[in-house]
Amino acid sequence: MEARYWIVKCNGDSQGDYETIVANLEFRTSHGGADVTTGGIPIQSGGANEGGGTNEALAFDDDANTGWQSYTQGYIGYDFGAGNSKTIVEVAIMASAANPELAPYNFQIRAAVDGAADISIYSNDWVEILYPPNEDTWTSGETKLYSLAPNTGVVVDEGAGISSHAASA
Ligand SMILES: [Ca+2]
Repeated sequence: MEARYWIVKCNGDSQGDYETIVANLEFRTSHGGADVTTGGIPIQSGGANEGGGTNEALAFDDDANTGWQSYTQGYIGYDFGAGNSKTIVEVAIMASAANPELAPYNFQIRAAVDGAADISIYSNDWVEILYPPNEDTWTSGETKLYSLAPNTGVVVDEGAGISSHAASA
């Protein structure tokens, strides 16, 4: 799916609460290829409980010692900009060096098209790309890769609840 906005929506960590740290996040248009997060802006779900509300760039600085941190259900992602949509086929998520136990445990990779009216966290404009099984084992600074291809772009209906944990890839 070609989309302007790509996010990792974090629904909790392995400690049983929402606190989550993503040290680094990469979006790739080929498997094993380069990170294509240039020319746009990092985005996060925002909200009063987010870790300062301004730390989204820390997930894109290639430093395992810094990261986006959220204390509630939230997302970290990238807005590639108007007219610059990408077909992402691989996502790399890096756990924090100091707190790998706070890496994403239950999370979803989602996308929204250029022109999406609403990119707030519970918007129905998000398309579910991948909902992997819970990721309960992360080591310090570990990077895990998630393949999105082929993806089926199952449409999200958050209002009715999340109906499937099945990976679409
Ligand atoms: Ca970082």
